[in-house]
Amino acid sequence: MKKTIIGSFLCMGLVLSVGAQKVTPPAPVYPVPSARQLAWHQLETYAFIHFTTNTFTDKEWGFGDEDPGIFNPSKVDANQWATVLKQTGFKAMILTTKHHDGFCLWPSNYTEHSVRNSPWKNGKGDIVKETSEAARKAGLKFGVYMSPWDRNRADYGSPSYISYYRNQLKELFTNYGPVFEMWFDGANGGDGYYGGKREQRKINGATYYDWPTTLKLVRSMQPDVLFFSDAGPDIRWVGNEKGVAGETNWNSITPDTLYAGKSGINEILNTGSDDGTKWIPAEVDVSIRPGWFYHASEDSKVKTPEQLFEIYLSSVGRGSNLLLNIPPDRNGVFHPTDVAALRGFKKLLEERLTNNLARQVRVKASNIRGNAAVYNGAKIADGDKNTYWATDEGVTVADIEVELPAAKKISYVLLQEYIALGQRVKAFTIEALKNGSWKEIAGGTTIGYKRILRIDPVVTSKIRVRITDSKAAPLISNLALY
Ligand code: FUL
Repeated sequence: MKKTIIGSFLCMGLVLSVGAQKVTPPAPVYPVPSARQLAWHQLETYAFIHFTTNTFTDKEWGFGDEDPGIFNPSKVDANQWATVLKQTGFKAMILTTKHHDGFCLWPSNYTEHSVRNSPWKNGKGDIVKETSEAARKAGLKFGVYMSPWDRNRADYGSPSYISYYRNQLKELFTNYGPVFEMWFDGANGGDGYYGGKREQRKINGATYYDWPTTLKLVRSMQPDVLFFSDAGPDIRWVGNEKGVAGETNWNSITPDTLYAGKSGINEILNTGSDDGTKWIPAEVDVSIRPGWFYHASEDSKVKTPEQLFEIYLSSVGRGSNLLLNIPPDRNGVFHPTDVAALRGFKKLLEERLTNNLARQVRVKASNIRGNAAVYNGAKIADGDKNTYWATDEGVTVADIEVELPAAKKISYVLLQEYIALGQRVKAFTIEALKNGSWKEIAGGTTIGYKRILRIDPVVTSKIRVRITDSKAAPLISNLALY
């Protein structure tokens, strides 16, 4: 029996229809995210913590000859980091357990170059432990960064270093509870201390580390960990450290065709590829200060709440996750200026992107998949990320219109695709009804997990989203207006 629908006008989520019909669910558009990638998309904002001997030498890249004795923060307080982050909306923190200088923030059994030989807590301290415990206590996920390039190790460049690196991963992945993300840094400047040789060392990044074996090892210890590196396999770099994802941002790339030094690689990482073979979404890493580590000389250069909000729009607002670095100072706490900036940022998010005006709306869609209630337009306003408006197979151009109970001033439009079945939308426009006619107020290419568009504020009671190009039937799970 064919289901009939009275127009396609839906009142407050109620479908005005009679009858019932089984409708074929949309087929996936490949690639699609894994379950752990899907969960990762929902984190949206989390923090990087860059802390090591550099904090005390005022450097960004330690040479590897630093005396562990200089690491002596007076009052390390990982609970302060975690509490501030939790209060300001962050979902996780990723700690630099070992930066390029090779100094380990945990008392590794495989080197003397660690906190064990620092005066801090008489060599009995463990920053990794304190951070992972503080994260868990605050309800944040915990992630690790451990630099593959190690300027301290005499054996860097030879096979024994790879065993050393893997042994340290075993320590990190068995002693500190669940790790949600492992951050593999591709940076390698060549020169270093290297056990006193003080020379240049070149490795072939494509072969030296034998990543497949290392990743397998880590996954065997923690199957749910996500691997970040320039080109994945789970999360890719966004191609810059400015906080900016591509306005067009596909979650897919073809990693086999990407290699360090390839011309245009950063641009590809920035926008992804619509024909990419693997789901490898971009993570936007950027520091709240000019440098990654704390330098007193940068106390006056901490990004303002407005700058952080702009970065939020150009990262989370373009379907990426934001990894914002906040470096503890020489005491081992977040500097008051950074804390104030984070609190101001949170306040802006609350003021600008919290009060969704599209809750009690009437929704009208130009096409509804099989005219079925399960795919109707109201799904974009039901607050449920697992439901979505879908069109019939082959219908890749369609409109959806929302009517607010009264005219409101709108400054931001937020859209989300149901990405579990693949990213689809290639182009869309947004229109507002003004004096009886529709006016285009914004437009874009990709939507992905989340797209936030700032518009010139408009007072209206009707907004229309026009999907003008899509790989397949668009699946839109959310429309919010602020
Ligand atoms: C880069 C490193 O060289 C920087 O020091 C910092 O750790 C950044 C997040 O990644 O590649």
